[in-house]
Formats: sequence, C-alpha cells, structure tokens
Amino acid sequence: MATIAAGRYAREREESDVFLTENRITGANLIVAFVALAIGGLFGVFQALEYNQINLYTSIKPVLPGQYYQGLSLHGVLNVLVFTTYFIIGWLTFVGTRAFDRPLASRNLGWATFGVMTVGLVLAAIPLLMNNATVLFTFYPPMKADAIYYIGLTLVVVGSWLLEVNLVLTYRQWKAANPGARTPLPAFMALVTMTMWTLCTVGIAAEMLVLIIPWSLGLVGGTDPVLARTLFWFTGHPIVYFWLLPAYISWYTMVPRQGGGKLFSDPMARVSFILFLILSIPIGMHHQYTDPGVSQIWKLVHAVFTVGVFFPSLLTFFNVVASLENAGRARGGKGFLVWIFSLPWGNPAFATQVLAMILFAFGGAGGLINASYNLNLVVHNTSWISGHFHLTVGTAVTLSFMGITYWLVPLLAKRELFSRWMALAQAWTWFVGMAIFSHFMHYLGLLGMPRRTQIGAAPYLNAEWRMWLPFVAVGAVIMFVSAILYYANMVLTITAGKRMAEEPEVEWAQAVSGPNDGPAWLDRFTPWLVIAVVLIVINYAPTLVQLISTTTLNIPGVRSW
Ligand code: HAS
Ligand code: CU
Repeated sequence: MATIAAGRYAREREESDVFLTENRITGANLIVAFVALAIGGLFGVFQALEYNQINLYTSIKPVLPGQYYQGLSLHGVLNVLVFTTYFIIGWLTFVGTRAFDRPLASRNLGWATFGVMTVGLVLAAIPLLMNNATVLFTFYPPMKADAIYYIGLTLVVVGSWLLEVNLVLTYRQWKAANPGARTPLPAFMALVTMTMWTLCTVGIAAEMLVLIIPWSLGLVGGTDPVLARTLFWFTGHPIVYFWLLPAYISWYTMVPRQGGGKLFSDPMARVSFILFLILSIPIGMHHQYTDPGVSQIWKLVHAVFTVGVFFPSLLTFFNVVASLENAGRARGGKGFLVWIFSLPWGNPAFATQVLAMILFAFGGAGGLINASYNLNLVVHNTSWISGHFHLTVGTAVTLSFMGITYWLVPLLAKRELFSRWMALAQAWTWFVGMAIFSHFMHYLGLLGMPRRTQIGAAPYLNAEWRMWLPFVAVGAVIMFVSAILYYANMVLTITAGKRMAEEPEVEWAQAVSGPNDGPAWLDRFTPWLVIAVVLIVINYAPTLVQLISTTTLNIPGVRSW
C-alpha cells in the first residue's frame, strides 16, 4: 500500500500544486473558524458593556430572546469550541502534511473530517440560536438543553478524531519511505497533540453518550451532576492544551526562523510535548476543588499533578526565549537584554506571536494560583478566572493563531498580505486591550465579583466594582478595534492582495541542537502513551468507580433561562 501511495505521490510531486487539496481543507477550516470568532467575539464586547449597564442585547431582542445568557453561551461555544477546533484541525492538517512533505494518507477522510464536524456544528447551532441551549460552553447538568445541541457537539468531537486517524496513516507511510529517520519535529508535535486530544475526549464522549444524550432525549428520568462534571473536566482540562499546543508548534518550529534565528533545542521541545501527553489529562479535578462528592485526597493528588504540568510550559518558556535571544544576536543584537530591540518587530507574524507569549507568561502564573488548593477557594467562580483564560486561550492561543494567519492566509490565497501596518496595529491593540481587560477582570475577581453572571442587572452590584468596571469595557472596545483591523486586513488580502506567482516556501526553523542530538526514545509514541493511560487510571479510576457505583440518576433537568 505504501508503494502505491508513494507512486501516486511521486507523480503528483512533478506537478506544481502538490498540496492543493490539503490547502483547500485547511482554508475551509480556517474560514469557519474565523467566522465563528467574529460572531463569538462580538458578544464579548456586549458582555463587557452590559457589566457597565449599557445593555445592547435589548436592541437585538427579536434575534436573541435569551439576551445576556444566550449571548454568553454563544460567546463561549463559538470562541473556545468552534473557533479553536476548526482552526486546529485546519492548521494541523497543514503542519502534518508539510512537515512529512507528503499529502494526507486519505484526502477523502480529510474532507470527511470537515464534513462530520460541520454537520455537528449546524445541529448544535440550531438550538443555540433558538435559545434552547442557553447552558454555556460547560453545559453543566442539571441545566438541560435540547438533545440536538449535545448530539451536534458530540459530532464535532467525533469529526476531529478523523484527523488523528489520517495523521497516523500518513505517519506510517512516511516511516515506510524514510526508515530510521527521526520524525520531523512539527509532525511529531502534531501527532502528540492529536493523540492527547483523542485520548482525553473519551471523558466527554462518555458524558454525552451515556449520561446526557439519553437523558435529554427522555430515555432516562434523571442525571447525576457530579459524575457529569467529573467526566466533563476529564476532557475540559486537557482541552486547554489541545488549544495551546498548536500555538506552541508555531512558537517552536516557525517563530525562531521568522525572528531570524534558530530553535534552541529540538530534543528539549520533544520532552516538553511528551510531558504534555503524559500529564495533561490526570489533573482535571483542579476544576472541582469546591465540588462535593469527590474525595479530598484525589483533589489533592490532582493539585500536585497540576503543578507537574507547569513544567513543560516552563521548558517552553526557556526554549522559546533562548531561541529569540539566538535570533536577536544573529541580527546583531548585543547586551543582556538589548538584543530584544534587534528582533524583527516590523514582521506581523513574528510580532503578533511574541506579544501573545508575553501575556501568556502572566496567564500561566495565574494558573499556578488557580491550581493551589487553598488559593483556588478565593478565586473560584469569580471574574479572576475569566481574566485568567482571556490571557491563555484568548491571547496565547487566539493572538498566536491570528499571527499565523498573517503568513498562512497569503500562502493559501497566493496573495500578499494587504497591509503590514494594519496587522501590526491589530497585534498591539489586542495586546494593550487584553492587558487592560484581563488585569481588571482579575482584580474584580479578588473583590468578589462572580463570573458567568449578568453583573449589570445584579442587585448586589456595588460601588467598588462600579469603579473598576469601566476599564473592562475600555479593554473590550480596544479589542473590538483590533478585530475590525484583523478582519478588514484578511478580507482585503483575499480579495485585493497583490497576486503571487508561486506559493511561498514554508519556513521551518533549524535547531541549534537538532533531533539527532537527543536519544531515539524521544521519537517514540507507544511508551509515553502507555504511561499516560496508567496515570489516568490511577488518578481517575477510584473516583469514577465510586461515582458510578453510587449513582442514582435521579436529578431532573432544569431550564434556568
Ligand atoms: Fe487554566 C481555569 C490552571 C493554563 C484555560 N483555564 C481555566 C479555564 C480556562 C483555562 C478556559 O488549577 C476556565 C474553565 C471554566 O470555564 O471553568 N491553567 C492552569 C495552569 C495552567 C493553565 C496551572 N488555562 C491554561 C491554558 C489555557 C487555560 C494554557 C487555555 C489555552 N486553569 C487552571 C485552574 C483552573 C483554570 C486550576 C480552574 C480555576 C477554577 O477555580 O475554576 C498552566 O498550564 C500554565 C503554564 C504556563 C506558563 C507560562 C509559560 C510562558 C511561555 C511564554 C514564554 C515567552 C515569553 C516571550 C514570555 C508557565 C511559554 C518573551 C519575549 C521576549 C521579547 C524575550
Ligand atoms: Cu484546568
């Protein structure tokens, strides 16, 4: 089979557009992703204004009968579920095939991935838009949405698994054609990301298929909120690394080159990804410290492991900053820190992603506070947490993905970026707007302001919160300007950018310490996967066995909206 595929591949290699289909699959995913982000992002601005008692939802009451909470559900689902998943599927299709330098093992499967996800998206969108799924992106039972919402979301996840299958098949073909060679770093990282995702989504699949879908269809009379939440966070924590790792792929394998230098260490980058595969999943209970019905001992074990998952990000911090220093010095930079000014700050893809990294350092530090068992009690369910995840998924991930599109969309559309200055202004306005927004959300959380709440209408809205809330709106409006700059630039690039005769090369970073400087076991998957499964069983089995064996499935659904 490998020889047939290799033969077909060799023929196509002679033609110019080898990756035409892959480009189209990536492009289709990116379009859905950014349309979702545009709509979802708009509701973010609505929310920040509502906190300041400027309720724009009333002006769209006929289309959004559920008002604030329906808008909040759309905001969460479109931004962190739809935007991220579509972008990542498109991006990893691109990264995997380009790094292996061969097409997808099955292009039909590539389209099927997009097709299944999109059927799911349409199904989920119907009840969401009809105000029949105003349950936020975490859909905690006993809040109960229309069954079609859960079925739709499940299909999006199932569709995404097909990329894992496709990448593994492509990897096998590549291996047969390149015996003994080390897996190219970007492809290795894409495989680890998708494998971690496939493994961790077992939790949400079980929650949906066994608990929620039968219940929402009326096949069983009640549900079990604690069991549902435990299964949700089994996936819900690692999902944040499913969002983050694709940004890390760019930070490791592309940004150093865009900066004019080399990646500091390829083996260390592999260690970081292997640690994510092992440690991302058995820590979900750090979202459940305040949940009754889960033993304190296991919450503590998950807390300790959460501190463990901090390390691969610290490795990334070290490796990426060393790579940036390598770039700064290669460009003639000197001094202890002055080299920073020699970096190519005028290059939109580079500047956007480095700004994303800087805010991520603060988001990551906040994560350690959340993870601390006792400090979590102060910040849990407050707007501190919203501040945290807007630095992480809202900036490290989203701003990096935008940065990636500054070279990827021109490559796919074969048109030059319309405006470099608009792009740079976009990156800086996002950076400044988010810094303001997030700082004050953190601070208001410490002052006790709850999250997931229509603050503008709350009878307990107090003078102290009122003093700082305008800054939240200012940050949000600056980000709105950033979004306008982004979308205008993208639309103009696709429609009016200067045509390029040829597709530009994908620029991978070389490494100071390359793949062959590390041991061969860093290029294996199975041993790490086994360790990951063992840790999951140790950290989850006792709690799940206890919850399942004592469940009574007798809590009725509520419609709280
Ligand atoms: Fe988190 C809640 C703990 C990372 C997202 N998190 C959330 C929620 C979301 C989220 C969405 O332990 C809310 C969910 C909900 O709706 O309830 N989080 C952590 C920890 C980390 C962490 C320990 N979170 C993320 C990432 C996310 C994300 C990444 C999305 C992508 N988080 C928690 C906890 C909660 C939580 C608790 C529950 C709270 C509660 O009570 O509900 C760590 O992984 C963070 C490690 C990161 C670092 C930073 C490394 C910095 C790098 C950049 C270096 C480069 C620079 C550039 C600085 C250690 C790699 C230099 C520039 C030059 C020019 C030189
Ligand atoms: Cu988490």
